[in-house]
Amino acid sequence: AKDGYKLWLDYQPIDNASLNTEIEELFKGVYFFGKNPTYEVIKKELGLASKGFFNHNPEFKNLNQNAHLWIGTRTELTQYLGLEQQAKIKALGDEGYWRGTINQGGESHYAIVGNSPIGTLYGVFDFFRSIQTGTFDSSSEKSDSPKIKLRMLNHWDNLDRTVERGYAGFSIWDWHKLPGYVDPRYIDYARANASLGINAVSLTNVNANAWVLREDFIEKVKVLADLFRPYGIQVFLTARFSAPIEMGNLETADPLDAEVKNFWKERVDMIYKEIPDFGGFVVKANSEGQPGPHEYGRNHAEGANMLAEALAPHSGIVIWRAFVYSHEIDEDRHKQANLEFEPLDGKFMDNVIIQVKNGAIDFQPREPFHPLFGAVDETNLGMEFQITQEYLGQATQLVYLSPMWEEVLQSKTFRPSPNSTVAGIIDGSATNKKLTLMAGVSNIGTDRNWTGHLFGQANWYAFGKLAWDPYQNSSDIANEWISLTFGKDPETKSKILSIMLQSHEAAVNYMTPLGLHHIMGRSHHYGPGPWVEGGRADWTSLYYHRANTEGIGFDRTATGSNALGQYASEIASEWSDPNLIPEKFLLWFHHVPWDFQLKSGKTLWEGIAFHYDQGVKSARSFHQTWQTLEGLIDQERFNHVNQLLKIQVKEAEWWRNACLLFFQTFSNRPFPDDIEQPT
Ligand code: GCW
Repeated sequence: AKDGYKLWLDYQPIDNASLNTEIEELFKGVYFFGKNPTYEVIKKELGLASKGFFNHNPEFKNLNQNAHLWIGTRTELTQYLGLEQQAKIKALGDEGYWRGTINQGGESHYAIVGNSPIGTLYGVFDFFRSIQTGTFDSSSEKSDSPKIKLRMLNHWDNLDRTVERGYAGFSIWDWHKLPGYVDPRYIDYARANASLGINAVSLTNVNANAWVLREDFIEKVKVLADLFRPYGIQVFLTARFSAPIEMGNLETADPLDAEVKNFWKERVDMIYKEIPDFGGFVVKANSEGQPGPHEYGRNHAEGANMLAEALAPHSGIVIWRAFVYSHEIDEDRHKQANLEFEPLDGKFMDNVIIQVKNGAIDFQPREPFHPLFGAVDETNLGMEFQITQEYLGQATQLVYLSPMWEEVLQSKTFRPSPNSTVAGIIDGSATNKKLTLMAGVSNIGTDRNWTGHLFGQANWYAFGKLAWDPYQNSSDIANEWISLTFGKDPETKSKILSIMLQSHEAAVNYMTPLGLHHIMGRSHHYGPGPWVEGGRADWTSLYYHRANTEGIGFDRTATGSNALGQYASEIASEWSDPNLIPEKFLLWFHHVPWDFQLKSGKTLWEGIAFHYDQGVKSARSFHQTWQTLEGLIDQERFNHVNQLLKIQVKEAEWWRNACLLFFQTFSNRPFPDDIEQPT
């Protein structure tokens, strides 16, 4: 079946005859320079790849018996590597690898060499990828290493297997059957992640249940940690701040209380007894009603450091989220994280990372980068992207998210230095930080194809690639994913690529163009809801778009909430001017009259109408393009995507009609006649 279960690891026969012969030779003489659990994993993967490529098993040989494919670490291969080459490989760091040809005694061998077995594993996956994409070339060498230390998936999976903001079925973690029953999916999950270099996973929802810290649950977690270890994946859990009360029979969770500290120390010690390389905790505190240190008059640093102290002796870390959206705050929500975290710069322990969402509101279709990037320089900052499409069409829409992430990563922060970018802060190059992190909120579930929408796989893939190297470009990543997923036919590839690369801008157009945001249906966040009113000011969409008869948009300049003041002065001054700010952020920061003139010469009202109309047209063009692929790809996946694209067109129309008709009640202007009239 072509249901997509195998993801990008679907090893299909090689269509190039000479490449096929060359690579088959390699698979017929594999030699491992050492023994360890990761090499066992590589052996299994070689088996799957060989079966797929050649329909036979690989052959494992001795060194002197025609071994053509050499696999090992730099130290294991020392005698075959020149000094210079050793130094070069060593410089690639723990998880880096080199692959290329080694000539030895008149014979040549293809070697895949890591600095550690995990690095070697990454090299092997990259070798397979080069075969799948038809780019393998034994005469050129390739080396690579990750730029970010922790490349992590955050599951928002509950212990009852529901998934918060999950659109691909239930949680793949079957807590009920663990530890006794090991679902084979766990291994496929580990393979998929390791193939991208993802090396950490937090298993549970940040809206945390304290139970996962119980001994019986830790036994279950241990099974997953043991399975993932040879794949280089470290396990983290979410910690509920009030656990000392809920499970420790204490009356307080005050981080400065001796008994509370002791509770966490004992819990942590217990976990490390079972899982010696446990990663640590991910914590959502004092946000959306979650418990935290503020209840006791303590700040985020006091809360985080208390956990960090318990973890430090085991080299564990605390990932403390900056998404602090509190129900009481009356300031512009945009400003809250900086207000709470900037004053604490320098107060967090070294084993704490503050994990910051890409934007200050909440995973909107497009957000300017979060002003915390660049605002602190003595604090480890990590990126949190959302792979699951909470606000981006959930599992019915094809939206390739990489261009959105790329836009954020490439953004200039002007701090700490004039050339700094978000990517430079995330990879530590701008800040000299070693403990670096990119996390992605997972879109994985029990659906046969893992992600609900087949193209959700591309977002998982792209996240892994950008976490490895945040400077990669979305088009290269998409091209690679398409080859791995649909093969190498140029027509198929270019059509799918064009859909993918336009898809994010299209969604922004039909959902929230020109900087509009948070106008989706209340709480489920699916579909339009610009009219939504709620229990509090910021639960209403009107709070975010502020449409009235004069105009539309949220004034965040100095005349309004001045959230702009939280950015570097270079940005604040340019973006304060409605004529200078990039138009894509116009209504995010400005309340603008309906007749304001856009760069296109259109009035704002005409421009808004034009963007919604464009969005619908793009969605229709995706569906049309897809239909020309019938017969070029298998019927099963063709139908799957075809049906979903039909839904996407309807949803785009729904968004356009709902938003334009609603906003028209304020603008009191006719729709331009060069657009399809909303009904
Ligand atoms: O995006 C919002 C979601 C919540 C989520 C929260 C968060 C886990 O609507 O479902 O809770 O963000 O990131 O903590």
